[in-house]
Amino acid sequence: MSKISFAIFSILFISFSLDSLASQSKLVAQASAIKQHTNCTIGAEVFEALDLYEVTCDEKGYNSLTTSSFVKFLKNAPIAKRAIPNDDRFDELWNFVPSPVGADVSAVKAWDIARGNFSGRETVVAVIDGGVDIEHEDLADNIWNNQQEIPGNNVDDDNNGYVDDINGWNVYRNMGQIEKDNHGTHVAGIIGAKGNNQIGVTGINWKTKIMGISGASGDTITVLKAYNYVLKQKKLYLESNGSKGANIVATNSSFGIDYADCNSTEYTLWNDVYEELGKVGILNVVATINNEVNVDVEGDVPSGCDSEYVISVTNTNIDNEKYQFAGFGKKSIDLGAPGTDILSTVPDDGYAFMTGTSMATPHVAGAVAFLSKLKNEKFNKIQNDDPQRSAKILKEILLNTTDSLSTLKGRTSSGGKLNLFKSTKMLLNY
Ligand SMILES: [Ca+2]
Ligand SMILES: [Ca+2]
Ligand SMILES: [Ca+2]
Repeated sequence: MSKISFAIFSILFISFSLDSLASQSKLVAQASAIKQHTNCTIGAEVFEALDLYEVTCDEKGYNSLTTSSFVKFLKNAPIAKRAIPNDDRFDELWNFVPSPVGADVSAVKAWDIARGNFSGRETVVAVIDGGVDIEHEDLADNIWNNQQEIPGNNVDDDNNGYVDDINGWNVYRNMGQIEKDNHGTHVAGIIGAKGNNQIGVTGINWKTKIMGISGASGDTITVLKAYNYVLKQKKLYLESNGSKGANIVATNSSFGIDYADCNSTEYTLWNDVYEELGKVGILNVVATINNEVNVDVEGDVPSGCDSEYVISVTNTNIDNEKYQFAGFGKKSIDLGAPGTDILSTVPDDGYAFMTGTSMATPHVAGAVAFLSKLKNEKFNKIQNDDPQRSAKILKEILLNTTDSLSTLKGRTSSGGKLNLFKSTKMLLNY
């Protein structure tokens, strides 16, 4: 079977099984779209009002389709709309579009089974970076907003110690207004660019809340101040039963100090901070070094930090292999995620491709938020009663559901790459 034919089968199959139309061994699609875009043969009628027919394709039938035209074709077919978001540039997101070699994170299948299975709780990811363009057309709706704070009045209305902290905090300038940073805006889009709004891209979450913190640094004091804001907002949320603060479930830290030792006196505080964040149910997803080195030996902060509330991520590519210039380490690095040529948001309504462990990490931080939103009575009770335990469970699920990759085996603690579908399934069945 050609590569493109594999993709057609896998996507239509998902949509089909969702609708429980008939035996799963057959392909069902909208006949008009099939006629227009492929040479496949239309068979027996399945549901006329929706133009659904059984379809038989041989290789000749659709191998003229490029991946991009194939995705466009699926977008226009009502039955496929369920699985594929309508964002303008979705077909360029190899990290999400079902891949013939399994390079994507199985997001489409996860979005499918998560439908109707969300608990309704708001989850927040704190993006500790240079800053985020909070006005970007594809991010604005998914930016966290401090409801208790009146903007621009130079008063700390919610009395949390931060004046005018509307969307997060700017540690560099000790103010509420966050920097419009290129790198941080790209990271934010991977976590939660608005999905299915017909514009731009989509994040691993179609809908989420992103808190922007300008505080990425190699300087321990700056970094501690950034995490301090996160911890205080989460504590406030827990103490006020959700009426104040923010339900932060993950921090994303796509920065650090190459070749540094987290156990040396200079950096042990980082690990202590992660332990404190874990106590209130926050997982800290961090990027490892952008170089082909063993972090267990060479060191990296924070990806080499021991705290069990740290998830360290390395970079995989469209061939479903570890990107060459990305760190590894059986003890220190937990899993891989796509980080090579990733399209996401950049300031002033822009979009750009970037490469690095910085792009891999937000897939995993976004996955933590995605899983945290799912409806499962048993798990939701743990989230309420014991957030620390729920964080441990989430990490365990993420690391136990990876796709095993030969380039990550023995070089990461899980031996594999993020699979959002498998982790979603495991959480729903927890
Ligand atoms: Ca405040
Ligand atoms: Ca204010
Ligand atoms: Ca979008």
